Amino acid sequence: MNNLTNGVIMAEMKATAIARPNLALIKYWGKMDDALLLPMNSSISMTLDSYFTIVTVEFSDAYDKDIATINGERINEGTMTRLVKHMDRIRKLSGVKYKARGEARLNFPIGAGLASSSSGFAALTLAASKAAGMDLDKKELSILSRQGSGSSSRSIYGGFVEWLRGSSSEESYSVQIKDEKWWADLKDIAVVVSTSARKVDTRGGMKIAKDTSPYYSSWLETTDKEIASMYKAINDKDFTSLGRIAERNSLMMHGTAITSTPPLIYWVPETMLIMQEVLKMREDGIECYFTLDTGANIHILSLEKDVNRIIDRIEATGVSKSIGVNGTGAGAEIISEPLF
Ligand code: 2P0
Repeated sequence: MNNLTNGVIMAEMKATAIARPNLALIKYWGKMDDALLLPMNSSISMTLDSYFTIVTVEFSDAYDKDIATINGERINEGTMTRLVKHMDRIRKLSGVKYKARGEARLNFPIGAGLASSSSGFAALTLAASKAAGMDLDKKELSILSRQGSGSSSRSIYGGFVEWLRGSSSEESYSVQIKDEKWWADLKDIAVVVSTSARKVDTRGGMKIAKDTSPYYSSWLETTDKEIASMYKAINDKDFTSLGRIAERNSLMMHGTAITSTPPLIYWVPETMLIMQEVLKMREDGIECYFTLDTGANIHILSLEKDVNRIIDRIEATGVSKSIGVNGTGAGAEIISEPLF
């Protein structure tokens, strides 16, 4: 379909992008600037390879407001407001005035601590900027995507990624540490124990923790040091260090959540059961570590040779609803098959 404006046929303003969620090994937790989404600390992640989000965006004068669906369903008001704000940023930058239609498809659960906003905003930023006629480089995409959802700035890149805290919008962007081919036998086993939406989302949770937890300053101090150690673990392919640091960093983040007012406990009993099982596996000589985001679900870091044994042990607990295995995946890319 072409747009007809004042009798001039305009080129189609439509593009489709794919992006994968990322798993934070050093978590982003707390904002220095709530409007620009500048973080209190730098963070490090691995981009995953089997989960993905595809987004198609089309600008056209046929739309009198921005409209969007996720997996064919209408989007709730809060998310829609966030999406419209992001589209306004892209309109401002590109000079495009049209409203847009967007459609997203995910192959993993939303809002369950599996980082759906990271792949969603990365794919949206790339698709919408391309549809608006812009050709942004990865640094620019990462800065723009960050303003929609902080963690999405990391999903612009594949492999292992650091999001540099920065002290202004232009300085807060992601860089690749190593690409997706660097560490082929490192795996993330994502164990879903609950698909219910959490009561407090990440945005609300990190604000409450920053404002009220007495442990928040220790979180910042420790995390700053762990960035350097995690960098080294990735460069050295040192799985023991990577796992130990990631597990402790996640527990530190939850430590601030639990000690917030009101307390934020994202875990359910099944979460603890899987965490205990990971500790037992280590005692039994199967090296693996857990890390959790703001949800009840658990990521188990392991090496490929142990994946099947770990899955057997997790299934034997009887509490996992689904298990997904991810290696390190690629960054956001334009693809040629539109969703509409
Ligand atoms: C992370 N999380 O580093 C941390 C760990 C969840 C826990 O980044 O407010 O959806 O949109 O910037 O990016 C998820 O938070 O938050 C997240 P906003 P976002 O992956």
